[in-house]
Amino acid sequence: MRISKLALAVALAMVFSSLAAATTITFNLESTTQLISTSGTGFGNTFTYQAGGLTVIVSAFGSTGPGGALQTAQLQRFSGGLGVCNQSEGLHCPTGPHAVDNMGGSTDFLLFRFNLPVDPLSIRLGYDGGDMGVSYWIGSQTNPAVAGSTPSQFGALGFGPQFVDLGDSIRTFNVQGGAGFSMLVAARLGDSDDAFKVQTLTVNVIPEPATLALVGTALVGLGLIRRKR
Ligand SMILES: [Ca+2]
Ligand SMILES: [Ca+2]
Repeated sequence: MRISKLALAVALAMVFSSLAAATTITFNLESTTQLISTSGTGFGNTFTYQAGGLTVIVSAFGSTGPGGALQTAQLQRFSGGLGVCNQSEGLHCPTGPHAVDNMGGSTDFLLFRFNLPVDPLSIRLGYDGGDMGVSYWIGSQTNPAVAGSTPSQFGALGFGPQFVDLGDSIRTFNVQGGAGFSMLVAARLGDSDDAFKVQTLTVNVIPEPATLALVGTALVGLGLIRRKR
């Protein structure tokens, strides 16, 4: 009896530690392998990817509204990754410019929304658009209303500080900041010569508190039973 309880406790502890260790998932955004659905085809369309129980809905925006407010844009998928055609670039959407760029007076954004809390680890840019500066923000909301907002209002939508990664080459860079349910990735804010596509996004799935609490309660329960004997 004691051995089986011990075995159970060890098993639960292993489950606990594997949950606590978090699962690393890489979304290959240029491929259709993890693409489970799409919604719409014009401005405001979405792509949904799924891998290992984690789902991410991707949508596109451009700072084409009044005062630079974000408006829906067209999300496009290429061999180099995801790009954006915004409402200023709209006439040319069938042929370009397809990159996530900040040229021509407007800045493109990709919004990633996850069904579980994640800690974004790294991003690979798969298309060389010359200068490739990136601005990004990690947010606490599952569905932040970025349309109609300017970057100065991102904080009110649950986004943390802006981080910037500079470079002029195809590369994988480490994502700073903490965990969240959403992430915005843009061509470098305030600049005008950056263009890239987002090829992969790697995240750690944060263990759900409810699951951890359940396992924790089970472990405590075992402890109580042992004390009684
Ligand atoms: Ca663009
Ligand atoms: Ca730049």
